[in-house]
Amino acid sequence: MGSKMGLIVCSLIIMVTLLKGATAKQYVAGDSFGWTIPPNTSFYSDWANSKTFQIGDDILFKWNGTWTHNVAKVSSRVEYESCAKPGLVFLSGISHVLTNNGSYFFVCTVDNHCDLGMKMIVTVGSPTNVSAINDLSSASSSSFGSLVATLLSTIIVSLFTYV
Ligand SMILES: *[C@@H]1O[C@H](CO)[C@@H](O)[C@H](O)[C@H]1NC(C)=O
Ligand SMILES: *[C@@H]1O[C@H](CO)[C@@H](O)[C@H](O)[C@H]1NC(C)=O
Ligand SMILES: *[C@@H]1O[C@H](CO)[C@@H](O)[C@H](O)[C@H]1NC(C)=O
Ligand SMILES: [Cu+2]
Repeated sequence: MGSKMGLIVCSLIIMVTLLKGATAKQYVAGDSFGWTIPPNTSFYSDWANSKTFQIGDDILFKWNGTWTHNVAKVSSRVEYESCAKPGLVFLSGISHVLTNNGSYFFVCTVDNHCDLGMKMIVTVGSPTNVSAINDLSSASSSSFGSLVATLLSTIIVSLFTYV
């Protein structure tokens, strides 16, 4: 029983390591400012433009208060522009792994926060040029993969916490 559990934990760690890659970096959205209503609507695009993201990197979204904000992935630039509100949202402290080249569109779906600039485009594999970005199908088709990676990371963190 114990060794079986150990085997499962090992496989999970290997899978996450492979997904994250050897040189994966973690970025905290907005750095010390965090993920909240920004001072202006270019705040998060300025932040993302200042980074070079690579496959395997992940972005950690953090804020104070459980339901003050959330983070959700929308699947296209059109949904991003119109501040769509998908049903699946994540709470503070969850990191989102960038598993493919392409663009990821993150929004907060609470009230009108997205309209106030609480949204961000993250582009992997090419310089972030917000005016040139089209939604790449790879980014949206990878959202399930990154969800799985996020869940695995969460499971492992939980295991380490309880061991
Ligand atoms: C947006 O706010 C940030 C942080 O206060 C500031 O550095 C930046 O210059 C502002 N940008 C614009 C366009 O006002
Ligand atoms: C992702 O983009 C980078 C830079 O354009 C490229 O070197 C790399 O091969 C791409 N990876 C995949 C899996 O498409
Ligand atoms: C960004 O994309 C736009 C539209 O395609 C283009 O006109 C502009 O030159 C690009 N900027 C950079 C820095 O590549
Ligand atoms: Cu919000």
